[in-house]
Amino acid sequence: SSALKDTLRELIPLQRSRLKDLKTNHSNVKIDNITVGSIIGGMRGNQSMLWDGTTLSPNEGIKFKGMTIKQCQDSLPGIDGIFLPESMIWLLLTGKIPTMQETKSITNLFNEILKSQNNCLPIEVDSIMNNLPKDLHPMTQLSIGLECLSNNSSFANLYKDGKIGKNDYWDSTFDDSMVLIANLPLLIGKIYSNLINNGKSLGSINNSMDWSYNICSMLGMTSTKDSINKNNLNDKQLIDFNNLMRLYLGIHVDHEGGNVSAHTTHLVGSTLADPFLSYASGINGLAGPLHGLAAQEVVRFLINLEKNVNDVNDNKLIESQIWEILNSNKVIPGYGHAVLRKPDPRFNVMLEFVENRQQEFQDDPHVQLMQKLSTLVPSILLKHGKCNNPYPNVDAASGILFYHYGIQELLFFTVIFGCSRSIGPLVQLIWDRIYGLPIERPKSLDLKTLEKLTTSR
Ligand code: AMX
Repeated sequence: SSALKDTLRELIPLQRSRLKDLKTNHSNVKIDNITVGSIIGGMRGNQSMLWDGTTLSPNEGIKFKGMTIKQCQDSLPGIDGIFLPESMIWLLLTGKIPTMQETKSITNLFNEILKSQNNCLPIEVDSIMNNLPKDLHPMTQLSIGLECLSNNSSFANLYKDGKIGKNDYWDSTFDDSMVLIANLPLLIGKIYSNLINNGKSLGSINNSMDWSYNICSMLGMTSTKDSINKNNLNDKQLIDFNNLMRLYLGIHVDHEGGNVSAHTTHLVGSTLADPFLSYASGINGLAGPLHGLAAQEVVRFLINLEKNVNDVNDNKLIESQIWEILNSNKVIPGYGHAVLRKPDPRFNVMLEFVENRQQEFQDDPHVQLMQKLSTLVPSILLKHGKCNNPYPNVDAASGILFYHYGIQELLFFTVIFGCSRSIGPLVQLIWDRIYGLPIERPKSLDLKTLEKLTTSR
């Protein structure tokens, strides 16, 4: 058992009775109108899922158990003023702000899991990952690695042997989810070393350090004690990169339930597939160009733009380049959002990270350009008059900061995103099983029926 699981266990009776009350007494209450437009428009806006961890507000952005990013920064425990992703796990799962000690209990839990595996991937997973073509897409590698981890799923094994009843499904789902998250540093380290180092390890796990540190270490981005420090960063840069990783991993954990990776994890999980298979399905969705790839698009865009403008102070030239893109009917990557109607607060904290380290970034033309665009593009997009939100989203900044510190393989960015995003959907999967939610099975309609419905109304 762990402090987190014990705290969770105490919450279960009340939450189950709240759900039961809704089911028994209010099942027929109507809360939304489903339109033909939404059915043929990607179910946009349909209020049709239960999702407890986060809600997305058009003006305030993502809220974690009702707390804005700023409130999370002010109250969740962390290092150097940046909250640890582990504290977010506690918050999302229990709804309570953890103490530093509770936060560390999650770090310890991950390290215990890793120690029990000798700080290595399970042997069969390692062997499969070692034998993948080294140029296989990093997201395909992540998906394969997660699926292989399911070989040791406690949930699947207990279920297969008929050893658990419905009320207990959550317990081994919790255990598997923690094993999955604990293994991510090893898995993404393996993928990165396949990508850049012919599969040779770039670093090792340090069992006294936090989850994000170990991710950095396995990417070869910590001091030489733990990793090869592949880009020869100085101590301050290494600490800053570790903090960037903590920040990035902490703010990308969840974005409501309807986005593809979250929804897919929930949908596949509703079949009682184990957490590894469920989240691997979410990862397959995250690999799609319309979902997880925006950060790499932004980096490509900034690199090209910088080649054309040379001088980041040449506002006129930058503006004319932006207009050129818009006039050729293309979008400005990193700007706009389907739901948000204000600057993305996640972008703002990334920008703050840069502003607090001006010396580090003052000679980086790409980062300078990113900052400059955030002041120029919104008014251009407003003049352009098409998009509903002219402001930067989180992807406007994140990739170029990784690039700055030497993670320059653009296809790899989504893998780091996939590490962070494991947290929200897996927390929800645990709750899905606490609630005993049924298999998802919406009703579909054929085109003829839709047409018939429109003429009869
Ligand atoms: N540059 C130029 N035009 C844009 C634009 C941008 N950044 N954002 C939106 N528009 C255009 C749309 O293409 C659309 O044009 P159309 O009517 O000719 O089809 C019009 O403005 C209205 O779009 P919208 O309602 O404001 O946005 P949306 O919900 O349809 O799309 C998004 C949202 C993010 C896909 C869109 O803003 C976009 O393509 N942005 C650039 C890519 C990007 O940054 N993606 C990352 C999003 C963050 C994330 O979810 N990870």
